[in-house]
Amino acid sequence: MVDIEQPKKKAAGVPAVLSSFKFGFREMGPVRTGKVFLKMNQDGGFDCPSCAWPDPDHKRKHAAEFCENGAKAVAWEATRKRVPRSFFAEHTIADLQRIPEYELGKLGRITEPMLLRAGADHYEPIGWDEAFHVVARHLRGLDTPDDAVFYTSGRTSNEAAFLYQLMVRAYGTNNLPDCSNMCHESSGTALTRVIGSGKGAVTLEMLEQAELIVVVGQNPGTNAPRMLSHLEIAKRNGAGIVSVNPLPEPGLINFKNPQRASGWIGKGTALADQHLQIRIGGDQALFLAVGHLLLEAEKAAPGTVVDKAFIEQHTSGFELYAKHNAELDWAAVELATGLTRAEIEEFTQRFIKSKATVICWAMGLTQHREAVATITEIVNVLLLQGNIGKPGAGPCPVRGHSNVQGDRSMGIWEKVPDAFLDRLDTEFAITSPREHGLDAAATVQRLREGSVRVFFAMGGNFAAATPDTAVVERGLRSCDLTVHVSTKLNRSHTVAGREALILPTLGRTDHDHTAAGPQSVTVEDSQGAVHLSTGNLIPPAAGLKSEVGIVCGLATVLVPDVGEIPWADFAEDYSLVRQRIGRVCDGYEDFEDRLRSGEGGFLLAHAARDRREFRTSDARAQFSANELTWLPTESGRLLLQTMRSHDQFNTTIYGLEDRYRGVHGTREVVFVNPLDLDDLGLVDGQVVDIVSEFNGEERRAVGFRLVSYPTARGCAAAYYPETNVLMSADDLAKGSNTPVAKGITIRLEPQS
Ligand SMILES: Nc1nc2c(c(=O)[nH]1)N[C@H]1C(S)=C(S)[C@@H](COP(=O)(O)OP(=O)(O)OC[C@H]3O[C@@H](n4cnc5c(=O)[nH]c(N)nc54)[C@H](O)[C@@H]3O)O[C@H]1N2
Ligand SMILES: Nc1nc2c(c(=O)[nH]1)N[C@H]1C(S)=C(S)[C@@H](COP(=O)(O)OP(=O)(O)OC[C@H]3O[C@@H](n4cnc5c(=O)[nH]c(N)nc54)[C@H](O)[C@@H]3O)O[C@H]1N2
Ligand SMILES: [Mo]
Repeated sequence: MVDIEQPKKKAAGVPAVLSSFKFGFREMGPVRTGKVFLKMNQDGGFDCPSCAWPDPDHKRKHAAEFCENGAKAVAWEATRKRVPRSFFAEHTIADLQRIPEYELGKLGRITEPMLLRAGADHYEPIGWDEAFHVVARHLRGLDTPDDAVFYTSGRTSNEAAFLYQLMVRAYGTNNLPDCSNMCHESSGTALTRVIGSGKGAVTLEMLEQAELIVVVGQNPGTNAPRMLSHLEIAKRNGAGIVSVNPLPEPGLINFKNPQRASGWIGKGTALADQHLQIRIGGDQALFLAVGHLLLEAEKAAPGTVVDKAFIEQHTSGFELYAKHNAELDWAAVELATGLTRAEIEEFTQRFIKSKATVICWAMGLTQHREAVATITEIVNVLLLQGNIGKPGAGPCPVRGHSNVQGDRSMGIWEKVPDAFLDRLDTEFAITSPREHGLDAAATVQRLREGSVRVFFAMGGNFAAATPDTAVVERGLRSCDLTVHVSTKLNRSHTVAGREALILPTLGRTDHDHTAAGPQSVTVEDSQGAVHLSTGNLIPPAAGLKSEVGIVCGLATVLVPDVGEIPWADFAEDYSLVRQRIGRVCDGYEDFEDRLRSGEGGFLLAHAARDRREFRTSDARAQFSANELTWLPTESGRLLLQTMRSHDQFNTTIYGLEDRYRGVHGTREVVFVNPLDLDDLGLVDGQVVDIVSEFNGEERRAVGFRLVSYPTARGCAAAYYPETNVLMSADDLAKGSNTPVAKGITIRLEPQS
C-alpha cells in the first residue's frame, strides 16, 4: 500500500536496529543472522559489502559495528534463497525482462553458470570450463581487443581486481571502465590536480579532532550511517557541524546512536548546528563566496584568518586566486545558492573561528557538470586556512562502494598512469597497451554506436546504473556476447547480447576455501585503510567460484602463454597475489607483512595528509581561479536530483520504504517544495510525468506521484535508477566525464 507521511527528523535508533533484524531473519533465518552480524567489520570477520566508510580501529570499535543498511546488504547476499534451475527453464529471456529489478533481486543467489545461446530464448546451465571457452572464443575472434569492454563495480576485492586488470591488459586493452567513473571520478580528478592525490586526506582520528565539519552534498544517515557515530564523537569533542544540502536529511538534523544507551531512548543528538538549504548546483558559488569573505576578514584583521605561512610555503596560485576573488557578484551568488548573504556570512564565521576544518562530500557535488571546479573551490577554502595535513583538517570525499577505492589502487582505471603499467609489465613480462581505454560514459557512447562486441562485467548493474537507459539496453543487446559475474540476478542479465553468460560468484560473507586452505581477501576503505576480509558462511552452492577463481580460470584459457603469470597458483593462494600487488601498486609495498602485523590492517601513506607534500607539477598545492557557474532555470522548470532511498543499495532495491522521508510502498515519487507546487498549479499526491530537457532533447519518466516536501525552492528529487531514463549520455561533468545525475532540468506534466 502506498502511504506518504511526514518525513522523520531522526535517523537510526531503535527502529533501525529492528529493521535490520527483521530483514535479516526473513532472508537468513536466526542462526545465520547471528553468525553474520557478529562477524561484520570485526577482526577475523568480513568487511561489510555496503558502503566505504572506514571501520574503527581497536580503540574505537563497538561489538555491533554495523548499521541498518550494512545489515540489509549482508542479509541480501547471505540469504538462504536460491534461484533454481527450473526458474530459467520456465522463464524466457522476454519474461525475465518483465520482472522488476526489485523482484529479480529477491529471487535469491545464483548457483551455476548459465548460458543464453545465440538464437535461444532461455538461459541454460553450462559447465565452468565450457563457459570460459565461450568467452575466450569471442574475445579471440575480435578484430581488436578494444572492441571488448571490461566493467568493474566497487565490491570486487583487491586480489580479484588486480588479477582482472592484469588479464585484461595481457589480453590487450585498457577498456576498464568502473562505477567510480559515475561516482567520485570528479573528486579524484579535482584532488589530483590541486593536491597531487586523488584520495581524501582525512582519517577517522583526524575527523574526530576537527573543530568544524562541513558535510556537503551527502546523506550519511542513509548512505554511510556509521559516519554519524563519528560525527557524534567529533561533536562531543566540541566540533561544529554544518550540512549543505537542498534536503533536510535526517541524521544530520537529529540522530540516535544505536550503539550507545542514550541513542536508544531520549532525544538523540542534533548533529548539524547550521543547515544551508542550498539550491542544486549552487555549491561552487557558495564556496567562492566563503573564500571571498575569508579574504575580506583577513584584510580587516591581518594575520588572524588566513594561514600566510602555509600559503607561502606550500601553495601556488594564491595571488591570482585572491585577485580573481576580490570582487564578488552577490546577486549572482544569492540566485545560484538560494541562500541569503547573512546565512553565508554566518557560515564563514564558523570557518574563521575554527582552527581545524574538515569538508566531507559525496554525490551531491560530484555528479554535476561543474563538479571538478566546485571541488577545487572547496580546496581553495581549505588551503586559505592551511586546513590540510594537520589534525582535524582536510578534504574528505566519502566513497560509495566498499572497495571502489581499492579497485583503483589495483589498476582498475582506463587511464592508469604509465608508471603503473611499466611496473606491471616488468613484474609479469607482458606488454600492456599504453593507449587510454573507455570510461563508463565513453562505453555508453560506443554502445550507442553499436560498436562494442563483447561486454564483460565484474559485478554491478551497468544497464540500470548508466544514463539513457534505452540507449544502453539497445547497445548491450547488439553485443555478440555479454558476461556478468554476479551474486544475484539483476536487470543487466536480462538485456542480453546475442550470446550471454551469467557467472555466479562467492560474495564477501561466503567462506572461500581452495586447495591451499581458507582464503581471505583485502579491501581499502574511503580513508585509505587496508584490511583483511574473511567470509564465514557456507557458500550457496558447491563448486561456486570466487571472483579470483573466475578470473584465473578464464585467463588460463584466454591468455595462457602471455608473459609469465602463474594463474593456477594465484587461484589457490591469494597471498601470492598480494606479493605481486606489493611490487606493482602504489602504497602497497610489503603488503602481506604489513597486513599480518598490527591489527589486521594498515593505513596507506598519503603525502599531502602525512607530510604536507603535494605531488603536483610544482610540488605545491594549487589554488584555482574559477568563474562563478550555476544552473539557471526558465519559468516552469525545476532542477532534479536523482538520489537513493533508505531501502536500496544503488540499483538493488531492498524494499519500497523510505522511512526517513516518510514514503511507503512506492518509489515512483517526485519530491517538490510546496511553494513550487503552488506556483506550478500542482498538488501533493497528483500523478505527473517528469520530462527532462537537455540540448533540445526531451526524455520522459511516466507516472510519478508528487510529494510536497521541504526541499530547496526550484529543486526536485526522485529516486535512482527509476529516473535514469531522464539522463542524457551526453550530459557529462567537465574534466571527469561523470554522467550528470544531479541538476537535470525538468518540467512536470500532469497526467489526465
Ligand atoms: N544505503 C545505501 N548506502 C549507500 C548506497 C546506497 O545506494 N544505499 N550507495 C553507495 C554509493 S555507491 C555511494 S556513491 C554513496 C552515495 O552517497 P550520497 O552521495 O549521500 O548519495 P545520494 O543519495 O546520491 O545523495 C546525494 C545527497 O546530495 C544532496 N544533493 C543533491 N544535489 C545537491 C547539490 O547540488 N548540492 C548539495 N550541496 N547537495 C546536493 C542530496 O540532497 C543528497 O542528500 O552511498 C553509498 N552507500
Ligand atoms: N541516476 C543516477 N545514476 C547513478 C547514480 C546516481 O546517484 N543517480 N550513482 C552512480 C554511482 S555513485 C554508482 S557507484 C553506480 C553503481 O553502479 P554499479 O556498481 O554497477 O551498480 P550496483 O547496483 O552497485 O550493482 C549491483 C549488482 O552487483 C552484483 N553484486 C553484488 N555483490 C557482488 C559481489 O560481491 N561480486 C560480484 N561480482 N557482483 C556482485 C549484484 O548482481 C547486484 O545486482 O551507479 C551510478 N548511477
Ligand atoms: Mo557510488
